[in-house]
Amino acid sequence: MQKYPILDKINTPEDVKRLDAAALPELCAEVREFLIEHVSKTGGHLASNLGVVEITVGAHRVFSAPQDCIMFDVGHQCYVHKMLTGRQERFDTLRRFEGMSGFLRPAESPYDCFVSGHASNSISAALGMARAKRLLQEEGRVVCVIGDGALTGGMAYEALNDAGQSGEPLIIIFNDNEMSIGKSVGALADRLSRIRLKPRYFKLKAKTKTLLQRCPQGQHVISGISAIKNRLKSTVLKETLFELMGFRYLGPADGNDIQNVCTLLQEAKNLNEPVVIHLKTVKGKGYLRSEQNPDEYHGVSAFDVVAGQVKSKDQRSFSTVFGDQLCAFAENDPHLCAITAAMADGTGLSEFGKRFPQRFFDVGIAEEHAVTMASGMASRGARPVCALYSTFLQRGYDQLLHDVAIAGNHVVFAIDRAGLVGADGQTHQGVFDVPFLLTVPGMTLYAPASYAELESALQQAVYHTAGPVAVRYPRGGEGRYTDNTFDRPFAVLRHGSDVTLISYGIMINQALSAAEKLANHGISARVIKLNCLSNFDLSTVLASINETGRAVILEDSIQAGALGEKIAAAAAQQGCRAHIKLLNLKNRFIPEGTVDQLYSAYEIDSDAVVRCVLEQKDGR
Ligand SMILES: Cc1ncc(C[n+]2csc(CCOP(=O)(O)OP(=O)(O)O)c2C)c(N)n1
Repeated sequence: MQKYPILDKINTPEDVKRLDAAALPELCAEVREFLIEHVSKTGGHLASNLGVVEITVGAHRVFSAPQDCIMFDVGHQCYVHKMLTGRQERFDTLRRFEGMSGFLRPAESPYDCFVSGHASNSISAALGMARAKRLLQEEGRVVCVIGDGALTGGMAYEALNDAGQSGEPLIIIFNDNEMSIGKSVGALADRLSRIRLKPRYFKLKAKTKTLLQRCPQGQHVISGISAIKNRLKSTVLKETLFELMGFRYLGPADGNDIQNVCTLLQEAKNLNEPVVIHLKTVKGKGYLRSEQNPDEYHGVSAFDVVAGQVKSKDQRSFSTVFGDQLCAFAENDPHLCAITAAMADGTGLSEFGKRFPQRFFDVGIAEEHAVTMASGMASRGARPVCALYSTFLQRGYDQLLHDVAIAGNHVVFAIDRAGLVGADGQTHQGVFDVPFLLTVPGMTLYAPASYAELESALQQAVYHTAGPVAVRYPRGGEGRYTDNTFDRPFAVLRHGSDVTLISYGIMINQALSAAEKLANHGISARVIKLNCLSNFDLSTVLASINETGRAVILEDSIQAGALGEKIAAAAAQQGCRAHIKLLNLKNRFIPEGTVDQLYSAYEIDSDAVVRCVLEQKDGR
């Protein structure tokens, strides 16, 4: 017997259109089974995808991709879209090295109309596509799916403000499951829950429908009722935010009912104006464990479907060490505050939030706001620690420059997931922070390599550094290096006379392994570990490079503006004649894979260092 009798026959969205409407619920059930079967093997964003099955099937039934563009905000919920657009066979490679991306990636398929990964960009992108289509007289509509979590991001409001008055026939599907990764936060989430709970509106709606059905011409009236319904709704609910911004608003309605979804999408398609369809869905639907714990099943590693996900609670990581240290500070320091942008759990701050709720601020997916808000706090004497993933801090670069650095406010940035992060791929690798932070005047940047060093770095940053300061540390746990040399800006970890290996943070483990391997080749390598990457006197490091005559600078960063270039420039300026090689990620985007696979493929692992030194020795 075929496991997925309907889904197996779906190779393109045209196949979804050809199905009998009565077969759609069964297709949705098969899609859910397929998701659970595959994501439990590869890991990935399970709960979000289980929630959008009907929305995605409906979108591909009513619209005609790729001529119609279907955009997913964040894109972590695009797996169903990938299944319906000819990529079912690639699911075994989901988020793997040289495999299928877990986000929309235009290079992967013509059905992926725009890059996704970072939240809240979908409405802007969709509006841009709609405008371009009109200008170029190209056929096709633009639809975007955005969750209530992504709708906490400021860019979404900038786009709504523009799109609402644009007149473009853009369709926004608002996927409202009341969840970001954790519970959605903020005034909008609060307001929406009141809309959902407004019993007077729903009672009135039901009564009107029953009354009309009893009238002889009632059915006609019901078909044309949309306008009246919207007016009725507005009177009772006041106008929704979307209506105030110029959108036609349809809903709220059950987004896990496929017929419902198709009807509303068709209605929106018939309208020639900006429309928001408000659909309520259940995150994690179809797998009880994820329905009950959607936050735990938002992003999962491989797991056993029957037993569920087993999370070892005590596993230490740089994030948990950070969270513990911050709680320890907060116990004795009433001015200390923690800020997260929708990543309380990921950054290790959940416990802080429970223990110090008055001093814990989850601002939603709003990194720009987080940075400036932290600076506002610092300007009035509070001690804010703003914990963001490296890749998401990219959003706050101008806020860092303009709102923090010019005034020299003492904001501490805890930069989690710095360096390569693995399976999330090119949109999430934390490989730009060193270059962009080093461009900020007055910024101090620390790079601890062990748990003990992270604690010392935080102590240094929170209590002994003025102005803006960042501490960068990687995803996961420490490596072979577990010492603490944080009482100095840099430390010589190993003495040697033939070559100097310079690195920082987690990459120091690769440098130390390389030094051992080089010893087997008869090469004596000195290893220098940098603790502070900014504002320090490079002359001692340059003197060491001069002594050995050769150096390799190893970084998990793109090259432009990173430390290697800085040291090489300083060496040139000071007339240092040593031969310096830079080993880093060059200037390119790094796709998904395990971190070790990527170190090796992009040549920043210990073997690459050895090869580099041997080539240097041969004069290459
Ligand atoms: C700029 C940015 N910050 C943080 C994240 C991390 N992140 C990924 S998904 C997500 C929650 C999204 O919630 P929602 O849009 O409601 O989608 P759901 O998973 O609930 O369907 C967050 C915070 C991100 N992708 N981009």
